[in-house]
Amino acid sequence: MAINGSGGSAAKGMKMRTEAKTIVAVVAIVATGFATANAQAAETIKIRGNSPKTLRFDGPKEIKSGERLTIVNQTGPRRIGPHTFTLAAEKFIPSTGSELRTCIPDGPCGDVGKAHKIDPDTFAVGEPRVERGQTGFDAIFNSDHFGDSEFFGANAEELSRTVTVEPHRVLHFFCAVHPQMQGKIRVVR
Ligand SMILES: [Cu+2]
Repeated sequence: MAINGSGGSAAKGMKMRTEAKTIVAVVAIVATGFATANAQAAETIKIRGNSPKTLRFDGPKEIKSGERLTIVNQTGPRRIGPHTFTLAAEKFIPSTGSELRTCIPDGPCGDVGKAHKIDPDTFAVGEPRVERGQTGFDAIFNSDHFGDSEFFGANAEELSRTVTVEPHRVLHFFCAVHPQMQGKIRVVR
């Protein structure tokens, strides 16, 4: 009885030590996860507004090169329609009234639509993620080439990419569906 009892508690002790080891391992994994998250911090740009006039990108002024940039669509696609988050040269982005009016279908907005392989009849999006240059946000649309762009078709859709462009650059972006939606973010070291 005594032997069984001591054997039982030895087994119990072993089980507890195993559990303790498991807990230590879990804590270590969680801590490593946090360290990784800190090493690659993130910034978020929100797509907001409930009418064409109030639609906008809301986000930070700066992001570090190598950080993850998340874009969250907080507008209702049924009422507002889809959006794109499109990196482009500043001069590619429409600025005057007539540039804005002619952006779709033959201007820069049309080019972004072609890059996303949007069917002009069905509006089906063949390529929701346009990835040019290195993997990540680095390539910009210009008059002669496509750049990086994301298509947002569903409410509260969230997409992210690492900013892979070198520091000391300003990334300009706009929405090819609502070209008045424009913004910029400075990439720092
Ligand atoms: Cu838009």
